[in-house]
Amino acid sequence: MNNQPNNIAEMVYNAVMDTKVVDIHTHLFSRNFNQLLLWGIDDLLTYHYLIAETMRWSDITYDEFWSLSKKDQADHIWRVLFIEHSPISEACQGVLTVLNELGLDTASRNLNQYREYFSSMDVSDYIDKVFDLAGVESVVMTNDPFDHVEYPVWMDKGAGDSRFQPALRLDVMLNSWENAVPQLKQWGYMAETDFGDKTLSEVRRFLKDWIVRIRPVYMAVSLPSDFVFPDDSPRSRLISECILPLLAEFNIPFAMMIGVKRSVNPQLKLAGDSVGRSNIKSVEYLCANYTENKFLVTMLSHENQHELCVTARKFRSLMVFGCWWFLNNPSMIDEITRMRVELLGTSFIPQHSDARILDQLVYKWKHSRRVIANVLIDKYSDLAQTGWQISNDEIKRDIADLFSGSFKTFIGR
Ligand code: FIX
Ligand code: ZN
Repeated sequence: MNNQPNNIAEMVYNAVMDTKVVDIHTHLFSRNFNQLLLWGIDDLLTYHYLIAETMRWSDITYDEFWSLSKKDQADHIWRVLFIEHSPISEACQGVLTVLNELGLDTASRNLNQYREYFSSMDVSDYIDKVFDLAGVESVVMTNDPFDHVEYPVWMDKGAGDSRFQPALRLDVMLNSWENAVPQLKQWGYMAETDFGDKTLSEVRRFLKDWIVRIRPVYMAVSLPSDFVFPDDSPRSRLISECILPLLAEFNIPFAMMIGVKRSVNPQLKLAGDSVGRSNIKSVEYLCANYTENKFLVTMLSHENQHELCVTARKFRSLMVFGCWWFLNNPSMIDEITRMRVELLGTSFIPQHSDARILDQLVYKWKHSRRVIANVLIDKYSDLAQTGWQISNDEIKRDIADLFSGSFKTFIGR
């Protein structure tokens, strides 16, 4: 074993760069989902992160912006964020990392040339290329049974590509029960807005049908920053009386993404959601009282990160994952990952991409890997200072746990 600091840095760096990732939360779809699979330069440029940044500079009205075609929106965003100002934000740099990794000339600033590249691409070849460049083994989708485009695909041929794994997302049911009820009725599940035993058993039947139909790796919900459990809301009753018992029976984790404030600026549409601090007590309560269940949890606010980590030390049924959304920036990933390693060793999932556009896998993982590698180099170097001898295989084992192994073990597959 060569425990010299330079050698450790090289071993850790190589392992982080070479280890394939299971990306446990994305908004990507396989080819079977047709228009839901987004890729290419115009989709990259019209990502909602960039729309929010553009509108800070732009003087066009929200209505004018939304009335533009996707190509015209992309032209506008390119001009405002990349030509009239320097593209140094994380989301802007992400677009350039993608182009650069694809071998395109970012110095040319020639948007139409980039468009030509993508229009000559076959989508199947492109999916292979992106997974390869990003070093991603598989991604977990966000599958909403209430989505009218997704629904018929599940009723027919399903995802059809094992690199795209299903996750059953229940936001409609848990965050707007009044909207879920008429749809459930239309599908033949006899649910009513006021809860009775019949409604609860019909919701359980609905969920069971979907578990069997799509075989999700987890069930998921994004929760508002003021999420409280238990309370007297439909959400609490659905979680405690339908979701958790069923998930325990099927040995499937419940993923909670906590801390969103939806539509703070509705004019920005998807870009108008924000963040708020949440109360960790609800997570503690769930872990302490539902001991047959497993919880995957990420929280959105910076302020919640430390207490979430401490809670994971108390409950092995709690798996902390990712630096979500406004935390998916190098400075935040650095700080949060350092703290997690210090408190949890390697028993957490450091990152997910949340990619909405296929190509984003390339930049989100390249940027995250860079930061995670630096954190781990520091930690293994500190370890070496104690005289502990570490082998290359042990480093690779640990990084495989972080990037895929812990998740696979946690979901039991
Ligand atoms: O609720 C979620 O899964 C969020 O990640 C998204 O809805 C959000 O819009 C997003 O894209 C964040 O990265
Ligand atoms: Zn997401």
